[in-house]
Amino acid sequence: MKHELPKLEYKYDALEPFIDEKTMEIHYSKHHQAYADKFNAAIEGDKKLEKISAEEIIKNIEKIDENIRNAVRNNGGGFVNHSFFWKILKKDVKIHKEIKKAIEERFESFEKFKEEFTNSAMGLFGSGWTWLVLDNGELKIINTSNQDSPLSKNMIPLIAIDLWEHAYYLKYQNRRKEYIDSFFNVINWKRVNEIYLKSGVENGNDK
Ligand code: MN3
Repeated sequence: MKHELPKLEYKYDALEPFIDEKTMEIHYSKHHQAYADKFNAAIEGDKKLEKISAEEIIKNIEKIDENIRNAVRNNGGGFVNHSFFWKILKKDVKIHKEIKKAIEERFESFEKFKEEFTNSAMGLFGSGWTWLVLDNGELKIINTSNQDSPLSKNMIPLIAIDLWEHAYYLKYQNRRKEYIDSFFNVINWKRVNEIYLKSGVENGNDK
């Protein structure tokens, strides 16, 4: 199976002014495409890997042949992480009930959650991502380096912010904090809530 970019569910300018059109265009059509191309090249000819989904491959990264493991980790990770990222972005979506309650229970308040998420994202050194994940049914904020994915640690991603400079430099330059603040205006809480409800059941946490 050749892995192809998921179709964007919105136009490049849909997240303006928080994420600008040019960044979206380059990020999706160039960066994400490059991860997909290199991922496909890395697994080409491997009859077993060619049959399974990119997510399954990244979940089992430690079982991948050493010769291609790094290429798959970086490019397959980049492919999967960006596919997830686009899905959880949308403007003007209010936070939904179940995920709101879970966040408030875990972090005391939404404001505290936002602060902790922002601190984590500000503290990431180099390139990588900050995530809200479910880890054995528990909400956690984690950072990953480069294109490492929480899937490889058996965690379920709920929210992700891309902190590679290509994700924000055109508009925000070195002002990462502004980019993170803006990100909170484009979280697709409807989608996040759906993933949370579905994952909660899978994770044995169906309250
Ligand atoms: Mn990126």
